Amino acid sequence: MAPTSATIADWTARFLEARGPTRVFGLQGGHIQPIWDRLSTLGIPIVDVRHEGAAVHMATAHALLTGELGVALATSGPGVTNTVTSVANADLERAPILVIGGCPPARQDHMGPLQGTPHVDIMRPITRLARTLRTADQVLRELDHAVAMARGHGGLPGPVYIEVPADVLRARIADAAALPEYLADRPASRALPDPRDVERAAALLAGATHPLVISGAGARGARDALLALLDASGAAYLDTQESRGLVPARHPAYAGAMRAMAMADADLVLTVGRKLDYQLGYGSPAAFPRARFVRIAEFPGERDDNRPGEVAIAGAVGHALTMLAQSLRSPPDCAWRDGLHAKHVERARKYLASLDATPNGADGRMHPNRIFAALDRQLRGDAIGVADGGDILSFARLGLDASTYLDSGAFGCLGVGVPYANAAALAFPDRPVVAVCGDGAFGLHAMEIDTAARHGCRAVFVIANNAAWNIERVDQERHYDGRVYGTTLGDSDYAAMARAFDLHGERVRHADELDAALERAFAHAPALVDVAVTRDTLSSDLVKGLSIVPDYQPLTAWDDAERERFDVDDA
Ligand SMILES: Cc1ncc(C[n+]2csc(CCOP(=O)(O)OP(=O)(O)O)c2C)c(N)n1
Ligand SMILES: [Mg+2]
Repeated sequence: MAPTSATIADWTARFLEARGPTRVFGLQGGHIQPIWDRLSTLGIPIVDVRHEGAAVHMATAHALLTGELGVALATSGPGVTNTVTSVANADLERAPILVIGGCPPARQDHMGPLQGTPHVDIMRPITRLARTLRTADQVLRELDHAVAMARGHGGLPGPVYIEVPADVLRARIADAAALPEYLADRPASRALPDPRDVERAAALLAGATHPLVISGAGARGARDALLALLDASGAAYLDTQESRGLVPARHPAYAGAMRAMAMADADLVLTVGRKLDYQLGYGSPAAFPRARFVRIAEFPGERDDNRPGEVAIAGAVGHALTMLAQSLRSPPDCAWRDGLHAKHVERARKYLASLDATPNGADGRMHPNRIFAALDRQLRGDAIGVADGGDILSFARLGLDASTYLDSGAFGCLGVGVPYANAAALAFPDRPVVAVCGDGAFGLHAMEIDTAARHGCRAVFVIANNAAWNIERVDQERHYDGRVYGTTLGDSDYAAMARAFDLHGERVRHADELDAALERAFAHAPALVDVAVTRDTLSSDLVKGLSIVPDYQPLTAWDDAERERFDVDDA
């Protein structure tokens, strides 16, 4: 077979063109330049960033928000190692992304090449697949397999890492080695649920008086079926950060503001594409004292972790929910859910109304809640909200009312705010995008405001500036006899920094300036509004014990209950 003129770099770019990501994210380097060059000649937009970690965060947000594969490129050595945190974050977010790394020429293997370090060994535990593609003829087959793995073939969706040595990128292969099947995008095959499992789940549901549905990432594609199940079952519903916005807060099943009560009183919990991780008390009776469990998920990792269900339904989530809804024969008993929802509406209304009235702190600076009150007046229904930080994340979770929402997530990954918002703004140029970041968290990828300016990402970055890593500072103050050390920052002017990068930038010192400043920011996005907020706060994450990291459970109330269950002597 005669080699053609196409190199492996050509084929890699053609592969990405065929698999259709609208854009890719990366930071250039010689080891990946052959692919970079071919992508640019094919007209696939490359969003060039200021830190490879930001490229991977952007790919993650792109994947989570659009359902497309997210793609990031990082050069060999420090380029790849700079992505480690972001890849680990994508792993916990279960985001289907493909990270393409640079790799020294195979002919220099083990000789001490430029930018050589064992990327694949570093990436393996935090990816679905991590491989060096050393054989030119195999690269397309391997890429196809990598994408399948990212999309959840044989496990959960998540990041994959592949690299092609520079000399292999320059190798040419015969056209015949590039089977069209390797390039063709194809839907993942979906297993159908076993009707017997569905019947058993339906029987449990029919016998429950306080059924509660909790959704997660694995429910994202199954909104209509989820709504149908809620209607047919009369179950109450809680979302989690992973699937926020899937069921609107006005739906009669929605009980978001009554989370603790819903979990305490539920007699049957149906998890839908949701891990029972720390955010749900690992499914322990400490967090769900009365509940039996049904687990519904396509992927084992969202079905049998920590507490297997008495019934588990494996298979396509949409099908499972539809079959379950159709198996319920009696009309739903909605008494419990209706009571919860009424309480939710009342509490949420009161909370939103209170935001604007939250008093200034002892230092005279405004409370962060004022930001969310002002955003509420500013944002349209289709806004995309991103939250990143400590205290501010805790306040945002309650106060940032956006139909689509991303945050630092289960990984608690400070630094996602600016790159996530940039990716959101590029993917949805007609929707308002706002990132509310702590001043600490902002600093981790602050240079990405430059990416926003250069690529016209029309996001608004709101910096809640309390001159501190505040949730940690307050923890030191309260739990370490006031020994505050290494947790304060300068009262820096991040708006001036933004203006230096050609963004619209304003500083806001008083709450009555917020509305006008935000209005100007949305009109001139990309824009940054630096808001002086008080350190004098007690966020719910702090009060509930997240920052003190209890032994058994993430929250002190659950930890206490667990100690009681295990009869642990506290003395
Ligand atoms: C990358 C990373 N480093 C450190 C932490 C620990 N941490 C969690 S919240 C927090 C403080 C965040 O400060 P800021 O973003 O300013 O928010 P604030 O609490 O002041 O509102 C820190 C240091 C983390 N979760 N992630
Ligand atoms: Mg701060």
